[in-house]
Amino acid sequence: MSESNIIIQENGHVLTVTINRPNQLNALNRETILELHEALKSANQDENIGVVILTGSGEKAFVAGADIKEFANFKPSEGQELSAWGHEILFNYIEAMDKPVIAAINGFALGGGLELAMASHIRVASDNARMGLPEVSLGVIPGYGGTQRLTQLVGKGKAFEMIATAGMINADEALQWGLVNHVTTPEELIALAEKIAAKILKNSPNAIGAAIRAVNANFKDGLNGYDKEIEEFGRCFGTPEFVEGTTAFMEKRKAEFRK
Ligand code: CO8
Repeated sequence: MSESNIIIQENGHVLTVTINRPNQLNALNRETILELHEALKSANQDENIGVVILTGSGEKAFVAGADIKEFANFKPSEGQELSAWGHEILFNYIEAMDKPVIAAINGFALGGGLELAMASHIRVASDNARMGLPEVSLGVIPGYGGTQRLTQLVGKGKAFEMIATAGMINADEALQWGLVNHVTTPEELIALAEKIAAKILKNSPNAIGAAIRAVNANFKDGLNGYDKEIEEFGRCFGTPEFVEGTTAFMEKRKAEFRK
């Protein structure tokens, strides 16, 4: 299926979503955010899909940020509205999905682009990728979760340096910082994401969803991550997938969680 700003490809249990505005370096306008939301929502509801890979079209950019031309003339209330809307329907939505989203960062991941990658559960990058949160150079701050997620991923000191300098780091630095999990060549990037997806797909979809909720819980106001872990752990017992996983172990065979 192809929509105007994104390309959606289904391959077995993996859905690859490519942001396709190469002439704007895949900048996120409202329309693209909405299309991404629709695609991800339907992936989340589709039992056949176990992993989503998010990437950008062209060789230059994953996503070079929110579309600056769209918000350049905004009043404060409009900026706040767009930020809140984006948080809800895309960035927080991805983070809370039941299935892992892998961001395959194939070039510039700046501002909202890096925020999109950081909302994803796993990040891999090509060796030509460059990452940064340059918003203060435009007179604003990151508005799609960057101040929070970058700090969670790399710690307060490095996060503040990246935000305040508006500078970019390369893929090797991002690897060193823990901002991405793996770096490879541009040619191998999607294959690497697919390799990680294939490993995930061998495991219980129900348990993976529970693990996402437990890991996320500690970063949510008013939730205790340990309590959430206990709750989600208990909920796994008695599910058909738990029965299959434990039975397969005892029968010395590989568990089959998917048709
Ligand atoms: N928005 C809109 N258009 C963009 C963007 C963007 N973020 N980035 C690139 N483009 C466009 C350029 O305007 C240009 O279009 P045109 O050919 O029509 O002039 C085209 O893409 C190619 O870009 P360049 O010619 O600039 O390519 P270069 O190779 O010279 O430079 C860079 C590449 C360094 C990536 C450069 O394009 C750049 O600095 N882009 C902007 C990066 C940036 O500042 N990103 C942060 C945006 S702010 C943000 O993301 C806030 C998120 C929170 C929003 C909350 C809601 C309001």
